[in-house]
Amino acid sequence: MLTIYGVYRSRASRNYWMAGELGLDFRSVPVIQARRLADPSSPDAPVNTRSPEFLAVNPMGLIPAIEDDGLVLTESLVNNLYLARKHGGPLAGQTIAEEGLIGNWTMWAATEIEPHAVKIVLAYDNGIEETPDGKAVIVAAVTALGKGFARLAAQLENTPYVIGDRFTVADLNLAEVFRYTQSQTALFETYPAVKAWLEKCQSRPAFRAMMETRQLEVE
Ligand SMILES: N[C@@H](CCC(=O)N[C@@H](CS)C(=O)NCC(=O)O)C(=O)O
Repeated sequence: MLTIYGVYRSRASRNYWMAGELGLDFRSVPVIQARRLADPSSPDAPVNTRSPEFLAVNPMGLIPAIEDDGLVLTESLVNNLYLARKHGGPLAGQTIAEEGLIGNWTMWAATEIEPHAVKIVLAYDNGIEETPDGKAVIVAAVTALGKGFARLAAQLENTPYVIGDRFTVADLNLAEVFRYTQSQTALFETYPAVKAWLEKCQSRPAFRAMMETRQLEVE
């Protein structure tokens, strides 16, 4: 059985959403980020990203990790590519060209979008979004993201989903990275095609179910 290590309030959300889309049975091990704990090494601390039992799974001490039939994978977006490939169906690429496009958009999300998007999320997580430093970080991230929003918007003028007519793992991976920018409403007003696409992705039952479970977790 598939095991997903990581709380829902982390990049593990991507893998939980994916498992839901595929209708997979899975075991969830709610490893929490050490940075969210006052004393991660306390004997009372919950299993966290510095716990020896989790470091045995991912020595980098980062969530999520998945384990499937003895195979351990530790990159959230690749975990989803693997699950799509393994279980097939419309979420997966049907041709080598589609596989190429899915890989291209996923790597683009990881390298061109996520580094900026994460800065926005962390500014809010750290409660500095209204401070001068926090505002400067957010403005710089939003400025850096403009080109990526324009790129995705242009693509969505050609096809309803990123690689064509259907929702695939590429959309899921991108939607989870773009979710980190959703506090920046002006960006989405400038690129209504991106806004409409993200709403479409987030209206899927598996996304909603994932978010419902996520809301139940302590902040
Ligand atoms: N490239 C990795 C990054 C994973 C990552 O940075 N995870 C964060 C949580 S979203 C983490 O585990 N941080 C450890 C901590 O904050 O203690 C992936 O996409 O899976």
